[in-house]
Amino acid sequence: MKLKYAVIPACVVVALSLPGRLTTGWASPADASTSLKGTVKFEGTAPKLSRIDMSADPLCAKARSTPATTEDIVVGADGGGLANVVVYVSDGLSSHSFPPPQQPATLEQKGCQYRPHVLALQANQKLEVVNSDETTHNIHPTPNNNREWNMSQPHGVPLEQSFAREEIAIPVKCNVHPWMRGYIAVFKHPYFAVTDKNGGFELKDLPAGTYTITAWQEKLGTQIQKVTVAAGESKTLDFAFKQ
Ligand SMILES: [Cu+2]
Repeated sequence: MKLKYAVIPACVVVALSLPGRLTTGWASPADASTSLKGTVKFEGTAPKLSRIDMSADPLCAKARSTPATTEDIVVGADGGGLANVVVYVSDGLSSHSFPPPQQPATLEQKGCQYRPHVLALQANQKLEVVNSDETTHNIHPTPNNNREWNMSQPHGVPLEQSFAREEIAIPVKCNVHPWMRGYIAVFKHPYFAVTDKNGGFELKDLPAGTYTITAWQEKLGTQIQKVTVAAGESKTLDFAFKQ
């Protein structure tokens, strides 16, 4: 009898672990073989960044090696690439459902600004909020479609949250430092990207199909394009915003 009991649990463990592995990262249906890559540009003369005066909190001022500047429109020095634009599939994925990834997304408060300034993650994905500053921050997302929360976070204290529903994008503020402003975009699928400092983005492993792709910028609004990608195809898709 002893031997029988020892064998059965081992089989149960194997049987249970297989479906778990298959469902955690939906990411590889056979047709998820396309890629959309591109650049978001700012047309015209880049607006000047304004300096942020952090003297109200000496711990913030002390934390900066360079003066802080506003981040609502950040244009790369090279070729006018527009940073912090969320590019995502806004239509065409209705037949799929996507569990959130297991690795958390991280929002850091550093030098009394949010890093990244615009964060994108999936609904129900863990969000780790980190305070790397000596000062105490108060992190306060103000959503329309999710639960609002408002929490004080001293240096080094971990904070974990999540957002249950898609929302593009949730403004985030700090009730202690009025200049702090960021955005969190929440998606029900994994096909989103935030442009880098040169305006570049890539949407990987998209199933073949016809999609509406939206680019969202906090101040300049949204732009929409339709695109059809065949299995194995890589396409380029560019956006341009002006003020
Ligand atoms: Cu703060």
